[in-house]
Amino acid sequence: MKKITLNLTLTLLFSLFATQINATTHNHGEQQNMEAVGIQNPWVRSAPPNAPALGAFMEIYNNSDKGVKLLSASASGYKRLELHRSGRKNGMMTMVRQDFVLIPAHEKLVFKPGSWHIMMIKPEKVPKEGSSVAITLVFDNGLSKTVNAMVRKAGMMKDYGVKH
Ligand SMILES: [Cu+2]
Repeated sequence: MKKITLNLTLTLLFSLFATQINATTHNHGEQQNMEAVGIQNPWVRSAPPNAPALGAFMEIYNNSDKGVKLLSASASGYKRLELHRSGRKNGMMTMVRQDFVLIPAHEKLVFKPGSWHIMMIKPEKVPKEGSSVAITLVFDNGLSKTVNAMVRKAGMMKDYGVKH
């Protein structure tokens, strides 16, 4: 009798694991990494060698039940990184520094040209296209994450969030 119960337990455990493995493999490329915060597609817009600043973009997913605030970003080789939001005011493009960026519970926030972005100010050396930049993000839930952002040209429609 005991043995049967044990077998049953093992079977249950195994199916649980199997389900989880499935979930992980099937969702790569999408958000469902079950960490509280997930970051996808980080990239830096390539710029001329004398550029005073570069824009960094990514998608941040909040998989938790509470809003999470991105508080700051840093990268070595830059004077500082700031959180910015671009928009239009009276027909002019404006860019406003943000104290934090809130990612609501179970939502994603897209950093993209013309919208939210991370401004990487005064690079010691502007990175070449094809190289990558390590950017560390600090959140208010105590989490900090470092991503490798690929340096590339903008211009892909999806960078601008254009929907047809
Ligand atoms: Cu900016």
